[in-house]
Amino acid sequence: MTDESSREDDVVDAVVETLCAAAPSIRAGLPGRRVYEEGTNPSGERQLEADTYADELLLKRLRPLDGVGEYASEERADVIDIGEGVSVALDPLDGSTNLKPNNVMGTLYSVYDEPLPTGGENLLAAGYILYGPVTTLVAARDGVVSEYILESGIKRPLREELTLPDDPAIFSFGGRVNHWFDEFEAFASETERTEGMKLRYGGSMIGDVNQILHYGGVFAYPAQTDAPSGKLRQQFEGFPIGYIIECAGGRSSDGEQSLLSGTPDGIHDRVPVYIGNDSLVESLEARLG
Ligand code: AFP
Repeated sequence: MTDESSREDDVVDAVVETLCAAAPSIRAGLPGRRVYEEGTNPSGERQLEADTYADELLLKRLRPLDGVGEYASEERADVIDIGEGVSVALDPLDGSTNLKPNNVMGTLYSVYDEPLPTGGENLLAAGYILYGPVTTLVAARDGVVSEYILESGIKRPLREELTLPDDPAIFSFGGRVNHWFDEFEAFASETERTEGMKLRYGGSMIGDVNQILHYGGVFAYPAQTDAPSGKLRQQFEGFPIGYIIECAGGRSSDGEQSLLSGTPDGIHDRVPVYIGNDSLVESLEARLG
């Protein structure tokens, strides 16, 4: 290992520890922040007070870290220069519309060794903190995925070298059926009729993908007739989730190639997302042609 990569490893550790340490404050801040702000985020979606709270809190905690050069978030228009070193891209509260019905949501992170926006091949690490009945961290790095339980922001190992189960059990498809392309609809209906497969969709990508990671299966937020690039953000959602799933032995795709092969033109670009067990995503890709 070179000096530079060992230094980057230390910085990634510090970033992940900082996000974990902020988790209790984020959780504690949710009850009073369930109302909408006046404006929208750069993708034109309404922002809850909880979204901007989590974004500002995490920027404040990450800013003093040595070795972090850039901060970007789904909740702000521009990349922020905060020093010299790696770039951190966050979805501070992925699935925040789940606040109203009190469903799962979490913080999704990705760390790159290039300035943002940048391609998936420049990822150093990615993961998510999930605010479910308990708080967990799923962290991917160097081809390995580990799961931890967080208590008062401190990590305790739950599972090392997490891999997708061989027998897929869950499918989770976003978007509106009326707006799906025919090829995707054909795959969806074949999947629905496959013995042993059942539907679970909760509306937070990391919550839904976490089920795929634990039970096996396929998650998609597909290209749609009215949104050919889908809904999810490439830098903040597509790259980290593709990286985590590929590190766990699964497959990711934007419909044509691995999610990690893409390069965004802009920080808020969108991408269709298909991830899960290798065989399912391969057959989906074949259908999408
Ligand atoms: P919010 O953070 O605005 O709730 O959006 C969550 C998300 O980006 C992703 O986490 C979900 O998979 C997807 O959108 C849910 O979208 P639908 O509401 O269209 O199902």
